[in-house]
Amino acid sequence: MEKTLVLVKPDGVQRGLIGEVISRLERRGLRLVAARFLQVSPELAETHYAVHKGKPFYTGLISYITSSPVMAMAWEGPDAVAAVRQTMGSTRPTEAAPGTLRHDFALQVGRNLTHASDSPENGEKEVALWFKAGELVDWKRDTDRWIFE
Ligand code: DAT
Ligand code: MG
Repeated sequence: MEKTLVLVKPDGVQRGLIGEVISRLERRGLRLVAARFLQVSPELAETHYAVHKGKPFYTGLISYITSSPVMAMAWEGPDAVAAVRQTMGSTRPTEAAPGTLRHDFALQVGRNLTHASDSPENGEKEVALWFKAGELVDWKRDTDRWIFE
């Protein structure tokens, strides 16, 4: 089953939106695989955002993600990566569609609430970066057959 990493970033945690994010992903039908509430170290932040190193916003991004705890989660489902990014909305909140998290709860790209993996390959890589294999729960939901075809 396709997996994706979701972070409720420090702004989402500080604003009390962890539940809102989880609720929307549950409601969508995605299945939670792992969750961990943590203070992100500079090392983890730099590895996670290595692809953005050298960009003008990189330093701000590292201080933002390490500024306060985050809620890290792995979710799975058919097309989980695309489904979660759709629920998050576009990177820039003012370009995010109404009804998406970033539209409904954010204004600026540097405070856009959540992270979600951008491809199935990066989903695998990011889940492995944030969680040990033993922390991923392999389980079945009674509703799976009514959500997964
Ligand atoms: P996403 O988080 O939608 O995958 P991304 O991977 O392009 O977006 O960028 C990672 C994060 O970096 C993004 O959530 C917010 C920040 N960011 C991206 N582009 C930015 C910009 N032009 N100015 C400030 N922050 C930016
Ligand atoms: Mg990204």
